[in-house]
Amino acid sequence: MSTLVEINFDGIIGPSHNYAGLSLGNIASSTNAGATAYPREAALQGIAKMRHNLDLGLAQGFFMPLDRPNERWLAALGTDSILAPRHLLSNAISASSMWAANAATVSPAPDTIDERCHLTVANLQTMPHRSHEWTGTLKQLRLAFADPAHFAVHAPVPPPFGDEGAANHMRICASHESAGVEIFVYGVAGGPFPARQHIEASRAVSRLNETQSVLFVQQSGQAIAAGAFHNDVVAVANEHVLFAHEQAFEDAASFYQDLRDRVPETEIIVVPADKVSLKDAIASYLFNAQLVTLPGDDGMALILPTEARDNAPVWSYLQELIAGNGPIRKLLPVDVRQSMANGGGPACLRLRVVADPEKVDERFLATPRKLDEITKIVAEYWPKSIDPGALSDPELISAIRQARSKLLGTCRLSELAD
Ligand code: SUG
Repeated sequence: MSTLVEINFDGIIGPSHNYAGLSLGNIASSTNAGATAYPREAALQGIAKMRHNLDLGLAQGFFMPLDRPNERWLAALGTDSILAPRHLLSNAISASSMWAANAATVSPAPDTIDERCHLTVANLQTMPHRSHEWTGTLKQLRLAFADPAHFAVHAPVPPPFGDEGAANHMRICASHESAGVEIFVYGVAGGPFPARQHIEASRAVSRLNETQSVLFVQQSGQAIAAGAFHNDVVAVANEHVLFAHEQAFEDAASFYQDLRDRVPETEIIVVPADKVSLKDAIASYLFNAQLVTLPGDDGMALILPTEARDNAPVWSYLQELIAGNGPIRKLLPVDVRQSMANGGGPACLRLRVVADPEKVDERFLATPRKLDEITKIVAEYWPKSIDPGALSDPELISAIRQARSKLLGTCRLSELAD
């Protein structure tokens, strides 16, 4: 019997969570720039989502927040967290590694030539605040997936080719443990907002990950211009199902044909623009749901942000979808509003890894008890609120550092301290 399962690793929302308006092209980030953030509440919302997944019988893991502010990055820029001008400090202190879908691109063992699970860390080079995540992420992934018989963790693709990891990658397969086709979605520059995923990066990642069956697909310029800065804002796949907005891809018809040719079991659910506009899809993060296979015979569920329930056209479309008796049978809204206000929905917060949980460092795997322990640390040490105007307050910076260090201690991961 196969031991491979899909494990969702969520980025624990770090103690420096704030709204600095750093991501051009990400409507929520721009709209909420300068608002007061609530890191404790944010992290508790993230933990509640993980608990909800565990309760559904799904395998769940987590990653530690990175060390922020990143003094090494500031030192390389000739400054530090005390002297740095405000814009540099906000880029150095962002808790953006919470969005684990951008940590790496994962090609599970059934898809790769050497039958190991490959992870290529994303360089995230388009956005300054995200461009320095990779060092901490690489260290963490090399620890979590350390067994070389089962995993290969690659350093990022070099600049200038931007790579944003799993947010622009999907996999269609008959079931998680069978070989599938890997879909790399890239953008083309020229619109009002940056196209963060470069096709050369996608090609490089597919080579590094030793993938066997690959499709390179262009994201529609219209979607990027409407605020879909990552493909996972307009499409999501799980096993043989692709759930996508009508305007997600530049040439959807030939992409869908290729997909059906490669994986005959493929089911494609296209959401028409006349039922859900791109604007509503992006505002509600309908497609940033986690599309998961429930244990037993329960079919698939969409773990959606509550914003999708609160959007009338989206919710009415979803009612129709469920009534149609297709592969998606359940709608499960979760409250991740603090992350959503920076453009990060349920699917942004997680990195999917199809692997045998026994082969993963157990310190990164969630159990109800561990989540209780993490909750205690968050409740005691995470700042209650952060005003972006107060990021340079030395007391706040030391509270942020202390909070992370307590969490690392509790999770026996102090070796990730710096
Ligand atoms: O890269 N927001 C993140 C959101 C990432 C969402 N991830 C996926 N779609 N997979 C980003 O734009 C905002 C930070 C700020 O403005 O303070 C931010 O980085």
